[in-house]
This record gives sequence, structure tokens and C-alpha cells, in this order.
Amino acid sequence: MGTIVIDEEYEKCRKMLKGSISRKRYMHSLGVSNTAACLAMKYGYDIRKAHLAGLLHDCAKGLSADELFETVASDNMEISDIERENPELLHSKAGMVVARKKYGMEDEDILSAICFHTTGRPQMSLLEKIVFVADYIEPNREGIPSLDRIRAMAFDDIDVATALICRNCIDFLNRASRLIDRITIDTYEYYRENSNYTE
Ligand code: DGI
Ligand code: FE
Ligand code: FE
Repeated sequence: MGTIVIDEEYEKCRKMLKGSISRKRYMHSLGVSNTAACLAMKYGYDIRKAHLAGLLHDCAKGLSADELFETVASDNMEISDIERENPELLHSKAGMVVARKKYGMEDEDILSAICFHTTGRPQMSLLEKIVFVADYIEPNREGIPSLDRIRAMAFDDIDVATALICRNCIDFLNRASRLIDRITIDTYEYYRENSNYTE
């Protein structure tokens, strides 16, 4: 249950993942995986790679704050002040390290899609956008403003969908009085200016 293709690497990763995150997070990961595969069909990307990237995007979500810091530092990656204050932001960078070291993932496109899935970044690769958008629209997500519109837009214009998601995230963080990472703003501004997004 839960897979759409028979793929040994996918099955190995799926079983490992199931044992290392909560059931709710695991169901979310399957949702992102399958949604990413659908977006890959729509936009002409390698379906298998999108399916795997979606599956593994939150593979570091079960780590404690200390473990997140350790994992990122062990790979000599920089930790910004805002990441230090909001360690949950680090599960994407740490996810790249965990995917490489624990899951044996060597594909750089997949690793980078995991690394940037929380904040996005300007000029994302197609796979980075697919995972960023799939994370937001997968079927288990609920309670997000304009989610129906964003889901439809994801399959119409992925750049506009990316801008809409960034806008929603920034509004959400502002309402929650949380600090906003510079890269979250840069991603929004880039896709607002470089897509058919209209306010
Ligand atoms: O891991 P997920 O819950 O599936 O989704 P995600 O990786 O997009 O993480 C979402 C969380 O990340 C959500 O609580 C908001 C937070 N986030 C995203 N951008 C920023 C941020 N938090 C802060 N403080 N600043 C940001 O710029
Ligand atoms: Fe995440
Ligand atoms: Fe996620």
C-alpha cells in the first residue's frame, strides 16, 4: 500500500522512512511523493526521481533540535542566525544529509530538492519546484487559505503556484509573529516578478 510503482530503491527508502517518522508525517510523505509524481507527469520531469524526492523530503523531521544542528554541522553547512533560533527550519538542510548518508541517495537533483523544500529559493530547478509545491498541496493538507485555487494552479502554472504558496507562507508567519527567513522573501519576490502572478 502506498506506492504507485514497483521500484526496489523506493521500497527500501519507504520502509526505512516509515520506521523513523510519525505515522502522520509518513502519510504526508506518501502524499507529497504521489503528488510530486503527478506534477512530474504534467511538466515532463523524471517521474521516478520526483516520486523519490517527495518521499524523502521530510526524512529529517524526526530529529531533535540538537540532532538537527549536529547533522548540519557534520556536513560543514552554514547555520544562519534565524535557523539557530528556529531549528525546525533546519530539517530541510539536515534532510539532505540524512538522505545522502542514511538512505544512500546520491542524485544531486533529489538532494537539492530536499535541501530547499521549506524556504524555496529564487530560480529553483523544476524538481525543486515540484517538491516545494507538492509539499503544500498534497491531499492530506487542510485548513490552508485558497488551497483549492493553489491546487488547480499547480497543474496550470507551477511558477504562479510557487508565488501563491510563498505569499501564503509569509502571511501565515506574519500572523504567527514568527521571524521570516530572507530566502523565503527572496523566493516570493523572484516568483512574483518572474511569473504570470497577479495580486
Ligand atoms: O515540513 P512540513 O511541515 O511538511 O513543511 P515545511 O518543510 O514547508 O515546513 C513548514 C514550516 O516551516 C512551517 O511551520 C513554517 C516554517 N517556515 C517556512 N519558512 C519559514 C518558516 N519559519 C520561519 N520561522 N521562517 C521562515 O522563513
Ligand atoms: Fe518539511
Ligand atoms: Fe513536508
